[in-house]
Amino acid sequence: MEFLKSWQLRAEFALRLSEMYGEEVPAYTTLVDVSTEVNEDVLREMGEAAERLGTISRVTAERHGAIRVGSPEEMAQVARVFAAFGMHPVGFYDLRDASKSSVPVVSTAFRPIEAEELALNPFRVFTSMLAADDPRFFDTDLQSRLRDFLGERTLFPSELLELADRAAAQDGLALEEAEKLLDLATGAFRLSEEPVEHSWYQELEAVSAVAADIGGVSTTHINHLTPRVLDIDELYRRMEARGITMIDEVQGPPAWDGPDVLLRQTSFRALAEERVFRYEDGRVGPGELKVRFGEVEQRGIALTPQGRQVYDEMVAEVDRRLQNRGGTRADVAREVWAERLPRTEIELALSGLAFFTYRVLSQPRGDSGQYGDTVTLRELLESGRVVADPIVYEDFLPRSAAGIFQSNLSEDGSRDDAMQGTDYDIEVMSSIIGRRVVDPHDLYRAQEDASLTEISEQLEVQVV
Ligand code: OOG
Ligand code: NI
Repeated sequence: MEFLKSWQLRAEFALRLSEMYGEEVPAYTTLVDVSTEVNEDVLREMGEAAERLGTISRVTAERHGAIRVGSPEEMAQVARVFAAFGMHPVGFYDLRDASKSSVPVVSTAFRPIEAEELALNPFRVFTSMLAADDPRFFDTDLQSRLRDFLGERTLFPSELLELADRAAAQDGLALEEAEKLLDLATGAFRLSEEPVEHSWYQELEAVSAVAADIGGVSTTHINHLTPRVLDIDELYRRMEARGITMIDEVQGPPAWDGPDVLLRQTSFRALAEERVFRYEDGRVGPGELKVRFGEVEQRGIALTPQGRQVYDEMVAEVDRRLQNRGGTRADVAREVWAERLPRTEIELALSGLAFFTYRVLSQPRGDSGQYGDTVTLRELLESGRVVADPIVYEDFLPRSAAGIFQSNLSEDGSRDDAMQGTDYDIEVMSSIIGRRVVDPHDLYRAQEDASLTEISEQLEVQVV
């Protein structure tokens, strides 16, 4: 009997969501086509160097999705669904703080956590939960009606949850059950044709368009599916040349002549989609909503917490210079980056600002013991005995995420900052989900440390 392992389920899940989303949002297919073209061109121009941060087959298949749920119960359920696909909660993002306007959600990302699993298929889903109890956004009356509305809906049928638990326990499923799981899981994220209650949606929209998208309808849906591209500036130009309006900027690090780090993202603006409404007079008829958009991203090297701090300082410095003397964000950012970040991978590695794995390039016979007791990583890298391979950033950036949310909102919404917001953090999120939300830095660090131990053993020397 054929058995699908969880990575195979994950690859198939990503594929099915992609097909479904392509049918729902045809501009997504254009985005994927243009991304593929850009990737092929970069590969042609740069050769092997194009694959420095992932093989072309991984990058071409790579997607992240974004979904939004309404309550802790729904968050716990969606975690069970993703566990079936070998996707586990990593990182905590509080988008309430990352933005000035109204994005009342806290988020995590479900993704594979082992290097081999990521290499097999890196599908990840940025998953946001409405902070429906945050009094800055929802007054007591609205909170209680929101709770009732959310309590009555079922996003994930029990058959799906049971199959998902079985898949997680067995690290896969037999073919027939796998088919069922994939059907149900994909279907759970399909855009619903159920009528949307117009007045309820509008009431929530006045607080936050994101709250309306989550709590104003009886189902959930993919908000976007994001392909990965090797040159996001080129992608941006080609999309505009096709007449597709993009948001104003590429979010995240600037294009510069040093190593790519973290994550650069951009998107085309949310498109009007036809949805069915039930209006105040009882009439059911068509209307329009603009919530789903098309995002694309370029991934770079993961930064250490120290590197991340430098990144945050650079972002603040760019804001400051822009305010003081204007200019374009991209130009100012390039200037700040050139001042603060090393321009080569080796220097980036040695500065402790970014994560790498290390490997011995060649081990001449009878060569052990040549280093005495200790040797520096610098010496090993500069002599070419050891090479540093970048660890790709597999996660997200709160400010970019807020920027992506925001540039697709037509209204600012409302928020009462005189009220005290509810406390959410990675611990609270862990207890909501019922399993530990991992800190992404721990994962990168463990990978780097394992490689350092390995070269120490191979060269029989302590690396300092
Ligand atoms: C999620 C927005 C964040 C990203 O890539 O940073 C995000 C959403 O719109 O639901 O997907
Ligand atoms: Ni996204």
